[in-house]
Amino acid sequence: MKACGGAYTPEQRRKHFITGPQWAGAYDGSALFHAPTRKPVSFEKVIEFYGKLGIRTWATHDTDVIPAKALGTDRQVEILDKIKAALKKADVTCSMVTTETFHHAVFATSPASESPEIREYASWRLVNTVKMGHELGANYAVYWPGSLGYYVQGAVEETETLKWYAEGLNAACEADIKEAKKRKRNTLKHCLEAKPFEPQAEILLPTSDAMLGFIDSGLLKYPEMVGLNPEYLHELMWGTSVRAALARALLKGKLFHFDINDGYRLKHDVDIAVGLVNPLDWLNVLVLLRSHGYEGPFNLDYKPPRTTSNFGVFEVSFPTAVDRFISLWEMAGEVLSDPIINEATAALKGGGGVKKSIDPEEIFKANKELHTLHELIAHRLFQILCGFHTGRSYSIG
Ligand code: GLO
Ligand code: MG
Ligand code: MG
Repeated sequence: MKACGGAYTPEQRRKHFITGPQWAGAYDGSALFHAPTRKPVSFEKVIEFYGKLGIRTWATHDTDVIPAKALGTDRQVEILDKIKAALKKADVTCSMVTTETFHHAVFATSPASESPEIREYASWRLVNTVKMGHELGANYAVYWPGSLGYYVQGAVEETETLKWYAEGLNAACEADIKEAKKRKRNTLKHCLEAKPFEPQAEILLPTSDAMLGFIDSGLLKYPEMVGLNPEYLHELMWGTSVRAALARALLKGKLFHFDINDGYRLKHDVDIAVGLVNPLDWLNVLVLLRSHGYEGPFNLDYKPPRTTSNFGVFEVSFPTAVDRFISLWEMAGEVLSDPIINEATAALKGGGGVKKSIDPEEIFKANKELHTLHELIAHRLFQILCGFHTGRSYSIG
């Protein structure tokens, strides 16, 4: 770690609203074509480790910590007590809870299945998670409706399925309102997370934009309680500019939560750690978020590579991911106060100085030199990313 440089102290890391998911710390390396490469890790270990590292908040799926059969039973109460004790000991808080509605066989036809008993069970799971969230002190609930879609067409009627999906969310919001009142807490922020491909062949809400449309569809009883948890890679996967997708969410006031990771366009969900593939794009994303006052949660929804050991997950993978994020965040601050970028941006906004004209040729000519600044700004961002603006230099001599 020392050789890697850029290591922050736990105190410095704690200043950021970075959340550590249970499932990322405990990921054993398994996937469809991959056997596990690491041993299981308990929530006690994950929480303790996040605390030591300076990740001050923790997030979990219901079934990451409670076996499906124990949900809603006394065993759930016992496990939640153990989690509360582990959080307290590590000086970590629970920021977010999420319901697993994609992995268990019961959700093969999605949580909004045509089968009423599956839908009823799914609603009960969402409500149970909301209660878990209040019990653990969380402020966010995330929903990745992974299996909301199909493999073969015809059996599933999309409008009906989406209405049923909305009913589940309505039940969760209703339960939240009651629970929050009972406990004298604020209601949770309910955040929808889109992914364009997998685990279904066709996905009914594949993008954050589709979800914004769904929130406004009139199907939700409490649309003001529902926003987005975009994931960097999920947006990149379908080919959009992630920054533009986030900008659209910001304009709607719906950027509630953000899953941070990295990967490649038009590929599967590789969940590489933040900034390892597209650092310049990441810098730009953080410039947008910083300039709009978004300060988190930034949820480390990535998968430590299968080639990393159990020791490496905690000693290399998490510390480097967190520190890379903080470095990029600080660089984004530098971009916002950079005199060259500010001067160039102000010049662009000033325009070419033509007095009211309806001659496009004249307007074009007046702005032509000015627009060279687009490329200059892009180059300056690269310099900031690489530290050239602070004197770092290379020479072939
Ligand atoms: C999978 C998703 C998943 C969600 C999690 C939170 O591709 O990214 O990790 O973020 O289930 O609800
Ligand atoms: Mg995610
Ligand atoms: Mg992902």
